[in-house]
Amino acid sequence: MPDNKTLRDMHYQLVRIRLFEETIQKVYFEGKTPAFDIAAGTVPGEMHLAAGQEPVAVGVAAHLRPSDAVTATHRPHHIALAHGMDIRKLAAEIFGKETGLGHGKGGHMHLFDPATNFGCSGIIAEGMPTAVGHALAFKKQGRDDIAVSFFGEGAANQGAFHESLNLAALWRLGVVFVCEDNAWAISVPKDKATAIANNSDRAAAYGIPGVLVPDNDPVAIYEAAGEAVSRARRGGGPSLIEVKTDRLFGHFEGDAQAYRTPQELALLQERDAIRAFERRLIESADLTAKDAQDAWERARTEVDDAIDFARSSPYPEPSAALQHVFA
Ligand SMILES: Cc1ncc(C[n+]2csc(CCOP(=O)(O)OP(=O)(O)O)c2C)c(N)n1
Repeated sequence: MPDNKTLRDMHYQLVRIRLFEETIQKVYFEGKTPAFDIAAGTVPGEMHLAAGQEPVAVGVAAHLRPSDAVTATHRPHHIALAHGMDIRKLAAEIFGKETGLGHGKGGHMHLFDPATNFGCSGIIAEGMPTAVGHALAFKKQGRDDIAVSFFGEGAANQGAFHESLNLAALWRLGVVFVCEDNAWAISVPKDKATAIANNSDRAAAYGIPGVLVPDNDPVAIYEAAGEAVSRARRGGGPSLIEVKTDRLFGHFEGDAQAYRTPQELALLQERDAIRAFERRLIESADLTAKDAQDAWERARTEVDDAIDFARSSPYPEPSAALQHVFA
């Protein structure tokens, strides 16, 4: 069980990430509506938000150091922020500004942060072999840093998943594979794409531990991740954690979600993991109602500051279009 300080830190992280995602959602639609135009507005292009999945990122990241490598997907903000990415640089990158992590050239799906060893990609399952590479390098350097790879349940059907688990197991590398099972790959439900209910069962095929966290509870995720991270750090090899989590919004912003019933969407809001966690902390006296409210207010200030920074930052100069890009 996390101590009181850890619980409070996790609560704050959950709250700030949720507010960040909700704020990006609002900003994203600026200039795009009433007739949705994906290319127009403050943040042109696609936007994949992770509201609902914050507990996975926060529960795992509570065990990590900035020197641990983290790889994520096209839905990366919760993981990036939980691992310590600078919120201003993240916002600026999303806005395509010069002050962003990649000078505004990567956008929200291609965040790279040397300060926290973080990378992500729009290519499904790409982060898994990359994490194996990080862990191999750490092992060769004699470091006890580890690599964590977050991916969706859809990605678990890619060849890269199997190749990565195989090599990480064979070479006993310090990797924690974290499957965020939000039950949907765009509009495809998991049971139309995968023959087994739990991807964690696949760990057995590689001789590594597979742990199922059946609900979206930050504490249960923290506990499962604690074991996997310490095993990886002490040279005990990789493990696979699967969390049944919730994607509260569409696959991308602008997705009408015709494949989900209004009842399902309402149920998701009702069982929101952050509100449930907050209620539990207040009931157990780990947090007062006032502390909870203060956390939301403090996070609001932090998020607003990041958005203001992004808004007021300059775009990259056209003459710099070919700088810092590789092909
Ligand atoms: C290699 C590859 N194949 C297909 C796609 C198109 N694509 C983008 S997101 C997505 C679904 C991913 O589902 P999942 O891994 O469950 O992640 P989630 O979106 O639920 O977070 C697909 C197929 C892609 N980006 N890369």
